[in-house]
Amino acid sequence: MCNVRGVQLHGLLPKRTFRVALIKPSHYDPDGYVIQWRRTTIPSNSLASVYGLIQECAREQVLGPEVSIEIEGCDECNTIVDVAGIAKRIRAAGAGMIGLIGVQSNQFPRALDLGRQFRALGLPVVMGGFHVSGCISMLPTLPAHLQEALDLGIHLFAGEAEGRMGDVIRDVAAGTAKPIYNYLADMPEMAAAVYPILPSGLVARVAGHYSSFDAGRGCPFQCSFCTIINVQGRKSRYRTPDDVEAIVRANAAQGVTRFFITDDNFARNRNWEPILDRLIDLRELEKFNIRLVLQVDTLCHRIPGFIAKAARAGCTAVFIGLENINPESLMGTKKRQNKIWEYRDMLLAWRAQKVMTYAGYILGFPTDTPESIARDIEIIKQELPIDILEFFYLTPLPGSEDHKNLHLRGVPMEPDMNKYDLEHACTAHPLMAKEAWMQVYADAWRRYYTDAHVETIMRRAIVSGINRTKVLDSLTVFSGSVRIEGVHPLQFGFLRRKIRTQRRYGMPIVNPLLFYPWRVADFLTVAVRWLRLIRRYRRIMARVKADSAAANYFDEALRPHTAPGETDHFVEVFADKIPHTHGAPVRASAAAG
Ligand code: B12
Ligand code: SF4
Repeated sequence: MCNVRGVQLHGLLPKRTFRVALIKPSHYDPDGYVIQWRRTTIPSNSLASVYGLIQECAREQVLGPEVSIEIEGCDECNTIVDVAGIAKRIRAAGAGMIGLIGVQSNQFPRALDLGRQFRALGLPVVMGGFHVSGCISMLPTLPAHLQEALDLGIHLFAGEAEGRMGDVIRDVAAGTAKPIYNYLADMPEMAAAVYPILPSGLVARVAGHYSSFDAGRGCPFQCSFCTIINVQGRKSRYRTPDDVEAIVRANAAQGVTRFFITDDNFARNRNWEPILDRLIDLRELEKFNIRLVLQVDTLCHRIPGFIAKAARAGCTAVFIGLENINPESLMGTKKRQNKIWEYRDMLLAWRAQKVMTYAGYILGFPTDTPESIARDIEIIKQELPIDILEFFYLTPLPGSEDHKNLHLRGVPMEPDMNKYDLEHACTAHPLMAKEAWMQVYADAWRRYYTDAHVETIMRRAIVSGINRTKVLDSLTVFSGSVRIEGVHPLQFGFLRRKIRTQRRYGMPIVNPLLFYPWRVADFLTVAVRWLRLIRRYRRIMARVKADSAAANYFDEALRPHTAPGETDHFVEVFADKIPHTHGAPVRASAAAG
């Protein structure tokens, strides 16, 4: 059941109602069931953004003073979409529309299935998000699956909706909506733009009651696997500190003070300092219990004061786009800004502020082999003080330069969009057969999350003063998610749901007599495996805590560089692949010669 909220204006009883149902679709597991949970771990910022925009349309009476706009919204990852119920409420209102929100490529097949059902019930459907925007931005012609959506009568929205939502709603209400809205050439300014907000009922479906907002969009870098620069642009745009304060206050008013700031790179937000200063004031002077999760790049430690201020503003965890430790791979995808010889300094700088680090690691760069990946993961374990490492397949995501190039060259790519979730091999690798690559992905999780390394991470956490419960919980989720639930931790939630009747279009609905016994066995197997993992990790933590030597723990990864130009062992391993620019260290051997 989606959360329902009406916006009544000025105490007047409107004569008519237009009801907008916003759905952030999930995607399908290999059995064709929607991946959804009782509680998710990460909020949907796309949903919050569009929710805020529709609220503004309601406040501004974009359909005239006699029409009230009602909104309901749900993230399908934590809510079962009741198609018939939503349709009934829109009909009872007299008019309305369905918004399929923030649809990523992997969510497109599910979004299309939902759209198909709503269209069959005669309701207007508008779909937006990175898949539509990415395809329209980069491909010379509309792909067949987007044409299929148009043929079903689904309206497509490309670009950002700030300042445009009123037009869309007016067109839909008048029955004159266009097949495609394309605003890609005209990015809205973010200063004073309407901000993301979700009602507390929706936030409560996220474990830890985290909400989200973006303080900026766009990125100046040029990574070839990235879609962001081709959708949100390479010119960075920022919210003002006043707007960020308003977002925090609006959320705090409904009891929400934890935020995932979804900027792909908050360190490159030109307003990072006044924003953090404002949050520090809210925390320290007004005692707001703010907690932040940020995404940053690997050079953020060079920005004077950035890490210290982030910690004072309430940052307890950061996602870092490490991507790889092999400079050849990084250069091959134009990720020139990642300087591997600075990784350890950067990670230690976050540790010094007791902030937990999550690093993304991409598998399948052109020069990767099973052996090189195995070697690199062992190097990371020994030499880099990362808490949580998460793995992804290098994927030609629609909207990226990689995807465009493969498409134009006619290179075969996975036709099923459901698999563009960074958990599948979507095109051929030059050195690894598909099976070998899949094995590498499965092995990577096993290699990093060994019991011995989990213990090392716990020892490092204790000696660095990082919240040990948070580390233990994250280790459990990241270690178990792929191996037990078969989903990436970024899609993980608590208590998986599989709804018999919500199966992928074209797959048979299983007889209840077969489905429910299978589901019970499936549920119990997963539950037992989780319980075992939780007990094992708790025992490791208890052992570490009881060890009197834990307070003095030290290893190579925790050793700060002391002399200028001093490098890690692994930097020496890759020395001949590092371009001699931007302060790259001189090879010890070369220097000696
Ligand atoms: C935060 C985030 C997440 C969060 C939350 C998801 C969310 N969408 O909020 C989490 C961690 C869960 C996540 C997970 C994943 N993510 Co993510 N994520 C992001 C990130 C960094 C920000 C999303 C965001 O808030 N953007 C700002 C919003 C406002 O933009 P928007 O969604 O495009 O919405 C605007 C317009 O599109 C439009 N619009 C959108 N919907 C609608 C609907 C209507 C009716 C209208 C009129 C307009 C409209 O208006 C909005 C406001 O302007 C983006 C990168 C980025 N910069 O956007 C990647 C991104 C969206 N993620 C991506 C991927 C691949 C994933 C994962 C598959 C990866 C993985 N294995 O972990 C998973 C999928 C799991 C899942 N169930 O969602 C890709 C998608 C690329 C693609 N072609 O599909 C992106 C673009 C990053 C990248 N690598 O390129 N992600
Ligand atoms: S991957 Fe990250 S750093 Fe690279 S262009 Fe995209 S947003 Fe920027």
